[in-house]
Amino acid sequence: MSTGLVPRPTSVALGDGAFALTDAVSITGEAEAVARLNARLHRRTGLSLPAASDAPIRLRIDGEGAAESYRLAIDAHTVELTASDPAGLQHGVHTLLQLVAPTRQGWVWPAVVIDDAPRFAHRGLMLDVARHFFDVDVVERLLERMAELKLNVLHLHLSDDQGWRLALDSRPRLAEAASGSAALGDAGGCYSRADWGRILDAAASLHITVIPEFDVPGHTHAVGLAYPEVARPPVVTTELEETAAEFGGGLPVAGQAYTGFGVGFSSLRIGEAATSAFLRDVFTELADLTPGPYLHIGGDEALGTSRDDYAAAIAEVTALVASRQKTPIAWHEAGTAANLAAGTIGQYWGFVRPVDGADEKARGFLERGGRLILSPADAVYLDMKDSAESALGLTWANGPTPLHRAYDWEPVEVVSGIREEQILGIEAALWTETIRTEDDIQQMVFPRLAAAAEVAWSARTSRSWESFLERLADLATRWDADGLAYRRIDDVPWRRP
Ligand code: TNX
Repeated sequence: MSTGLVPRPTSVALGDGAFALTDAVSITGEAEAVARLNARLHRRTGLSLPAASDAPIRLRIDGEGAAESYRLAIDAHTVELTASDPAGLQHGVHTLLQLVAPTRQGWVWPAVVIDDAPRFAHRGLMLDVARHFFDVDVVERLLERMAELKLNVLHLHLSDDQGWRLALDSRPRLAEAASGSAALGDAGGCYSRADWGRILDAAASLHITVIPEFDVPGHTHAVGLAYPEVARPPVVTTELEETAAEFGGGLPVAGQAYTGFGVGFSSLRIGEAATSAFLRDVFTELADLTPGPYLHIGGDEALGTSRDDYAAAIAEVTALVASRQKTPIAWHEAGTAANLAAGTIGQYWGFVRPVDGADEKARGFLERGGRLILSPADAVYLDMKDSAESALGLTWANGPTPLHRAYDWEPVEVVSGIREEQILGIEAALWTETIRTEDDIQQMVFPRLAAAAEVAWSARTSRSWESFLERLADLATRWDADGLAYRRIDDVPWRRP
């Protein structure tokens, strides 16, 4: 019997027989986990398990073992889930939900003993809500899917040339004047304080950390619509003209909304008092609005910023973030900045086999006591087409990224010389230049996010492509039941036509 678990647990030992689920079977244990299991189980099976203190299904935290770990022991008479902490208990609940199977006698859990813990502490997805804006409901539904795959970080890219997406009291004109536009001329949008609170609450209830990003000093054209005194005029290069010729959207004009796909043309005016005040306001307020330990400051593709200004900006903003008791994260280019704050986390977005010194830049973080989040673009940039025929997506990261490429890479082999413990974790990324709807998100994210989740969670030795495809096919039967618009690509032995 296939246990159909994605990501694959550390160890799975199948026993004999199964535990039969009926409405008469009771449950006990941690209230949050019991409620989650009951709600999801009900949706799937129609069953509701009553509470009873001597119940055969027991969910508890014993404080033992690695962070986020759990042990699940099922036989014909009992279901015992024991976890080190609340996050581990939730992971165990999701394992239970993936395990439940229909038989002729009704719903059962197979007899099994599972020991499980994550390989990496940080297992995330980045969603770009700047190129296209997605409202809170879409984000909440995505968070649910992430939790099922045992992901625990949602990184929101909240600002870019096309729009600013978080309302700030300190800088009200960002919401008023910089948020109305989006790529392809679509409508923009902006999260209010209340919206932001809903996202944080939904994430917290799923043990997911939200990492907000304001991208500076480049990717800041929209800021100029609200506070023109802090923005430089766009730098138009031949590359930008080529992008405009290929994808449309025209060339950027200072003070006008930008709807194209170009990058690297905008910059804040670094070293000026007005800009420092702006940076202080937005990152201070962001720190106050963020319960988690990290703030992402961007730092990528700042081609419109001089080298000196770039280094100064990275030093200024990472110091600012650190002074608010948050750990800064920056895209890997910032590893070159001389006065990068110690301990800054780098996010590597080069290729699985680095080119153009991307790995060298990433090593700059390690030299200053930081660690890396790995987002190799030709493996886990989910905005890359999954096949040449895909209408959605881009191809700059070594052409299309089929499922196999999202799965078949090894984190310690990307940046040579790195030690396992210097890798904070893995993040898949969905940039949204071409992604306009929730349906588009689902098609690009699934099933490739399941591959990224397994790379992030499962031990190197327990991963196998053939096994993954089988388990993914099982998982997808649950996606079918929920109406998820995942891509039914050819490689996978999907369970129904
Ligand atoms: C590169 S990766 C970017 C984004 C684009 C993306 C499109 C990175 C740090 N920057 O600005 O949206 O490519 O794939």
